[in-house]
Amino acid sequence: MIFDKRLKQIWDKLQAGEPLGFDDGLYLFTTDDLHGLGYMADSYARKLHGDRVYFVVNRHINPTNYCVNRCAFCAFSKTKGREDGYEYTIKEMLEKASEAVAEGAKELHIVSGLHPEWPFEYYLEIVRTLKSAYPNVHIKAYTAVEIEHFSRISGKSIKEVLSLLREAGLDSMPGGGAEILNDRVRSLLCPEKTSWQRWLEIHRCAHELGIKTNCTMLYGHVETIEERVEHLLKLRELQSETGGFQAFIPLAFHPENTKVKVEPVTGIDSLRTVAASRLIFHNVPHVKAYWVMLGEGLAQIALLFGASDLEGTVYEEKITHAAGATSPQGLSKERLLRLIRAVGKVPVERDALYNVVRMYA
Ligand code: V47
Repeated sequence: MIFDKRLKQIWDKLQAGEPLGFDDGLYLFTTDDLHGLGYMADSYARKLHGDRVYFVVNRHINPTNYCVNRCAFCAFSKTKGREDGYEYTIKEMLEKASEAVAEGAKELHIVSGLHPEWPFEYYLEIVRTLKSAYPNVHIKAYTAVEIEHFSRISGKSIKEVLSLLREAGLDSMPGGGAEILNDRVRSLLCPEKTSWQRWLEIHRCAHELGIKTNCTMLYGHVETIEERVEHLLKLRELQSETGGFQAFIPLAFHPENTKVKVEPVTGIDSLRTVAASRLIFHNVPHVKAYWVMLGEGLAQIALLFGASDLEGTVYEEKITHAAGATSPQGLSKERLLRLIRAVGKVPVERDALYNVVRMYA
């Protein structure tokens, strides 16, 4: 049931196939009718995917936490020479991949710090070695921020960098590094980072080369609700041009050990964000509930607020845990099945491109 009249008008607009505008988006973030909002987002997700919730057996690998950028919201990165960090060898990464493959992983999710000394060739070699060892495992690697860094250190264009990575075995790209696509927010949080225009340009280039990507929004720090909606609309506009985004992942900011002194995001804010994004993104197939950041319980409720994907088995999550996440480092496939079934939905194991691996009753 939708009690809020204005929310009902927004629902009618969506039912008539009209995309939501900026003011509609703002309203989704402010209505008191949270149940109505959840009902709308769940109905929308059901229209797209029935009662299916997708998950992937995967593994996250972060090659190093040394990074030349000092983003205020990041507790993961370290400055080489001044702080203790780590650098995996390719052999160590192969061992991690081999464990993951033994556990049935279909995807390796590889995101790295911007190492001050590693050349582009090293990042290429990581992909090449993992792909030749495990040709059937999908490699989702390197955010737009890393791609820009590779372009800078190698003197190659974005298109050349992406083409070389693809030749080496890169299959798709994760959606990190978007934060909030806005100059004000970026100047406060991450002035050295890829501009928002460039972030979009790199994803556009990847899509034009046939490389699927994801997109994200880091919320709950210094951004306003208006800036969140603006961010979602910028992503939606690119999607309407290219169709290259597979999923949107809202990322709940974790403040511990960071320079951004705010209270952690509330559960209600996260549910609103999942639901609002599901309704604004009429053209992005999936909204993911990222249990690492939401916690298992809230991630389950997000599956009733428009999320149609529960990312993933993960194993060895470092970025959010450096910032105080209390969720486990990974979840077994059996646990994901249990979480999904408990909300009355049907778990579907997928590969990285959303092909069905197995449908569970
Ligand atoms: O790029 C950094 C964010 C991202 C913090 O594409 C933080 O399938 C919260 O992008 N608190 C990495 N968030 C995670 C990410 C991701 C995760 C799962 C799936 C996919 C996908 C992508 O996490 C970073 C940054 O935006 N982040 N620090 C923090 N303190």
